[in-house]
Amino acid sequence: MKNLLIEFQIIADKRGGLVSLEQFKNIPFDIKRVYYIFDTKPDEERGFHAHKNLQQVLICLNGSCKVRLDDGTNKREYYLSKPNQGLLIEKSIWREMYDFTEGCVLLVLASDYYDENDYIRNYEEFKRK
Ligand code: T46
Repeated sequence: MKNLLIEFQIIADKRGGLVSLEQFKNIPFDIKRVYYIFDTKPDEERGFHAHKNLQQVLICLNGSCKVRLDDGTNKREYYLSKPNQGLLIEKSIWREMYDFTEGCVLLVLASDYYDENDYIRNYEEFKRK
């Protein structure tokens, strides 16, 4: 599986840091939706699905979490803990998110509007694709 981590430039001065996200510049798709996951619990896992077409970039703005990606052949684990690092998840990739720290905030940029029909929530069905 190719390296899917994107490093964003930090614009820093004595007041703090700033990261700018722009479609087709440092985000490789049209950003149609933004959502965020918060109030996370260390023992609660999320994800466990793939998308037929959706592309997303996950950015951990606070705290940390782990993401396991599976393309049907290879699995790879990522540790997200930096607000200037994004994890690109392309279509047809199974994802599992876990080991959230208390207070973790995970920002997600998505290439399309929410559509439950785009989800593959059954692992056997995902493997058949
Ligand atoms: C993904 C990972 C990284 C909506 O109504 N609108 C939305 O935009 C989203 C994302 C979800 N929902 C509903 C669907 C479910 O009833 O919110 C509920 C929780 O969603 P889900 O269980 O799919 O959440 P996660 O954290 O398992 O997965 C989410 C995204 O759904 C998914 O696309 O790739 O984050």
